[in-house]
Amino acid sequence: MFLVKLGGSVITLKGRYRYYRPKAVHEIIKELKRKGEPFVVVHGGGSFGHIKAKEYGIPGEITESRKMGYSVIHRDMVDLNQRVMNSLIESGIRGVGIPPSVFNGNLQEISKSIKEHLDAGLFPVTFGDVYINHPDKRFDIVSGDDLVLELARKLKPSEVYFLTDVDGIYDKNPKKHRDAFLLRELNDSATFENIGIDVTGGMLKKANTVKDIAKLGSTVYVLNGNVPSRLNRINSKDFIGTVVK
Ligand code: ATP
Ligand code: IP8
Repeated sequence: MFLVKLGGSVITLKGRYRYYRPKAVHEIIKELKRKGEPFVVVHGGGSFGHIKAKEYGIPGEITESRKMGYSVIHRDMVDLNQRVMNSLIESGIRGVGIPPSVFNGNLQEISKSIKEHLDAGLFPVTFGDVYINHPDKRFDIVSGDDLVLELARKLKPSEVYFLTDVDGIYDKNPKKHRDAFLLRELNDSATFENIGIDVTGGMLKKANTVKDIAKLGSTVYVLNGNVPSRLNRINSKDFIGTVVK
């Protein structure tokens, strides 16, 4: 089996609130299906999660105004999940959506449920979500990348794929620097733009998560979800992306 993170930058337009990209998702699913193995999908929030999270100041202490934010963000994330589910089911994949907020963001419980669904022959689909942190009286957010890390620990997949809207991890943000250089392998020299960063940490956090997953024994591929045919070229010498072992 393998794990795949569908980045919010691929499945949505991050700058346009609640803008889903059905064709991009459909093309990715076609390539995932071609692999002929069971898989678990984790998707990010993109413009269904991060815009309102920033607007309402979530994560943060529970306040009157944040209660509406929690409600809106969870509604939007479930909506995005339903759209991904529709794309999967229309492609003949037996997907089942698993919202982390139902487990109060408890990573062990989420991954236990995902394993049970996988063992039953289903294709679990979880996602970055808001959750209630009762002990600290806070509304918090579990990111899709954190979920992938926990699932890698529990399920020990041989391969993990992170799909974003750029070719992999660069030495600097390729959208801002024309001379950015694609790192075919990840080392510690990369720098990451922290401007306009997502509520869950952006590329710097992603790079650290990817390294942590590789330490658990999975090979991680960070690649462009807008060119999903690369998912089936990972062992060829013309593969384009970042590989982390
Ligand atoms: P989400 O958290 O919504 O699921 P995602 O997983 O698709 O999002 P982002 O956090 O949006 O990923 O990260 C991808 C973006 O990071 C790219 O669009 C790119 O502009 C930006 N970025 C910044 N620094 C770098 C870097 N060094 N290498 C690659 N991308 C970078
Ligand atoms: O996009 C965060 O998940 P991510 C989701 O994977 C929300 O970082 C609700 C902002």
